[in-house]
Amino acid sequence: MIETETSSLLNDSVFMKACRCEPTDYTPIWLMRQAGRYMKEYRKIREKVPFLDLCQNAQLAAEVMITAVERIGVDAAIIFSDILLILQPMGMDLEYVKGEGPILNNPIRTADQIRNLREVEPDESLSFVFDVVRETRAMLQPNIPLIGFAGAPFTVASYMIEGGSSRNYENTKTLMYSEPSAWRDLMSLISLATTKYLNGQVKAGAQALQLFDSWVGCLSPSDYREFVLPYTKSVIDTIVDGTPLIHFGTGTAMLLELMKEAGGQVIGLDFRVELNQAWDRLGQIAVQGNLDPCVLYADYPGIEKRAKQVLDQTEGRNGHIFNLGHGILPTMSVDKVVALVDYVHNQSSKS
Ligand code: 1CP
Repeated sequence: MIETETSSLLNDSVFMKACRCEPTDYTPIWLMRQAGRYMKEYRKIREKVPFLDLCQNAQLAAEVMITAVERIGVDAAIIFSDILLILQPMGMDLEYVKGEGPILNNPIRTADQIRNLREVEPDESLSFVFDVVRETRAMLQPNIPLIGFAGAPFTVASYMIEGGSSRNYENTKTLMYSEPSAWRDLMSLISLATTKYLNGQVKAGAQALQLFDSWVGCLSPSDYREFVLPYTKSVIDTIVDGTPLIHFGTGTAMLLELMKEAGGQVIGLDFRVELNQAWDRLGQIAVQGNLDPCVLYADYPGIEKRAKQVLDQTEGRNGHIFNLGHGILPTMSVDKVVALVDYVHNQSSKS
């Protein structure tokens, strides 16, 4: 339980105010993948510690995130973890292969395989993530909110079915279209686990949550409504009251209204939409985004120009959290990331 003084510092932070669409003295900013391979401190730790071990070492995971937060000066931290950790307790064989990313060695393709998956009790099998939350919260500056997260049901299902990342999601869509009742069973199983997992992170000390539906943009609006929305909504509807949730996806230009309907206090925008147009469509709700991460490859004036465009597109509305439209890439420069954070703070400052 967080002491009252700390809890009001957190509650009054620019990030939490923006989640509630309240006015802020400047625009809060944090960046997806702010702790990772673009930082030499991270690469040094990873030379010695495999990724999954790092996720299970609360002290080290907290240190990795806090080092990043302090180095780049962002207004929120996210726990150092991964959306796929929830798959191991279901019975999936998860591996991170150097240079290739995550691999599931036993992909799920049939109704029988789905029946054999185990229900997840996060208090038992994922308690190490709650330890990461507790440790990060304890080590973090008392005015910096901590974001917990999970993958949204569709994105998690796509990894389970494809066995890793995918271009066309052919196996996922085959199951969805040809065995709708098996699809529903799988999505229900993931949704239940995700709800418990996110609420467990709040209980352990997270102030806000982000649900990553990173790959849902491969679906049409009607398929989203039929095969995804009810499950994502069931997760968001059962989050502990008063905890803001950022609902993020990429390639979602055609899905934004439906994502809002599924829920979340903040909608995460990728870089393929104009922020002002997306916000006009969404109406009264906070938004997060949406600078193209590759702008960080530009020179400094180019970065500032494009960051200003994003700030200008808010058109003075309350409830903007600055972020990239997707994560920082491993080849990006830490100095440019720091310059972006400083620029957003200075440019948006009202005092
Ligand atoms: O050291 C390494 O090489 C591991 C790289 C790495 C890192 C640093 C992976 C493997 N995951 C993470 C941490 C991570 N993953 C965080 C916390 C760190 C931070 O944000 O600063 C978060 C929030 C995630 C979430 C995540 N994992 C997502 C959603 C965000 C997104 O990028 O859309 C997804 C899709 C994953 C799967 C995953 N895990 C790792 C990789 C390389 C991937 C993506 C693979 C793919 O393209 O399918």
